[in-house]
Amino acid sequence: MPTITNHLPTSELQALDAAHHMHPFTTGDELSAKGARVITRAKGVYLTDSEGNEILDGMAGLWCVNIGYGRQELVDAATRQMQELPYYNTFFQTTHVPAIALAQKIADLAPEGLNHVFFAGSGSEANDTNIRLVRTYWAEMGKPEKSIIVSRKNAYHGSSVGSGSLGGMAGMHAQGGMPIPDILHINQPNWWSEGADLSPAEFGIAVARELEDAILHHGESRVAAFIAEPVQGAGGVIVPPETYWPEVQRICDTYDILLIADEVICGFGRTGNWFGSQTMGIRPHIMTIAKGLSSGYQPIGGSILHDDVAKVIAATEFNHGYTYSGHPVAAAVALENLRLLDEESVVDHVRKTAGPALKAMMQSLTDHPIVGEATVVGLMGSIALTPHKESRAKFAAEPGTVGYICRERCFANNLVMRHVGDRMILSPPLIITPDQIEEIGRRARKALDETSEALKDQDLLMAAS
Ligand code: PXG
Repeated sequence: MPTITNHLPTSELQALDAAHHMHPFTTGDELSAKGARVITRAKGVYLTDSEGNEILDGMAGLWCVNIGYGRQELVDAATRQMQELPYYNTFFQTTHVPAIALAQKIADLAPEGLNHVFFAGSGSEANDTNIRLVRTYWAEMGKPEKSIIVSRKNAYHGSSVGSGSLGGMAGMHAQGGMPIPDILHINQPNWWSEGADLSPAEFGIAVARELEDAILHHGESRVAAFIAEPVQGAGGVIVPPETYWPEVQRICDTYDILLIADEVICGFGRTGNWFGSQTMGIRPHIMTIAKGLSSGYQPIGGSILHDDVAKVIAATEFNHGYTYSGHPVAAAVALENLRLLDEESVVDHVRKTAGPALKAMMQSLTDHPIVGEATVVGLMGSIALTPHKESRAKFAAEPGTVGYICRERCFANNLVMRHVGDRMILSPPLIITPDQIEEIGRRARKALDETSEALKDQDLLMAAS
């Protein structure tokens, strides 16, 4: 049994945090005034904070703790590897056993033809790798001008300058000189918010054809690749209409465009298959991986390349890599994590048991007065908050105002359920049980009731005109 962590009182920890620790994607002054919640321990799907509250983690950390918290096997794998070989690189014609074994395991799990892994320390790094990979590929093919990468508005591909440029987050592009040249963003397949009067099927085709329009506008000879998450995660769990991906696949095939599937969230079981590409029926040339690869126990990411791309890259020196590419401890932990996911049939559990339970629970929330649609694939799902379901209306407030209120009510009810704008999202550890999903449902409904009350009190229960 774990011992109780001995630490300073919460207020002192918060003061030290405010004094010295800068948080990602946070207004520091606001957080300092409020004090960050200090998480001290975790087990299974539950977190414990410094005040002893038990919180149900409906987000698996940041979409990553697929195997759940507290697995001793992963601790042991790290210990063994640190004792044997804590670090060595793979740059100058050396390699090591964990990198070899992990690359082989990933190639085994990945769809046919995706057999070659370039390791990174995170999803951001892996997508930076991908920018250089696809441009190098086309240069080696004698088409150096084929360098434009098409992405989507509201996509998330990371936070480095390269991956943040691939992403389509307006708030990120507004700071620090992004996007870098030759990255384009087309619209996302978000029918609820942007589909207007089109049916979902019509809208799916229409937004897919924006890719074709971009290719025709710039010329096939200029467009290198299209990158997308099979299901957008950080953008709000946007599940594309069924017509979307087949049309995108057709367009990539027709115009000889490399397809990069960013599987950082969708990979390793999240959608009920090993990869979201399988759930969505697409054939990528490159997949970005991170997060669930190690269930977040160690920082590791990578790019999986199809044979056709890898053989072109292999013929030249690819001048790229990170000190921690294929880090032995991270690789050993990831390998053990994949062994557990595999041997414990966790992906089947998502597809057959937990995914359907999450879908039923989230759909049941749509009878709540402020909940519009629920969209769920495997163990990622979201509900849209709205003042008027039939017209899919937005609130007459700054987008995200209502989502934030609801998120605060969830947190107060010991449930981590995030908001993206006015959508509430869930992505729990994959080992979650149907009973625990019902527990999420009870806490979420209570939070929604409290949100409705708060909206009435603050005169916010109105549709934007
Ligand atoms: N691709 C996708 C699809 C992601 O979701 C990254 C790349 C970048 O990975 P790293 O390991 O560099 O963070 C991500 C990360 C959120 C949130 O608010 C989502 C992510 C990261 C931080 C916050 O939902 N996704």
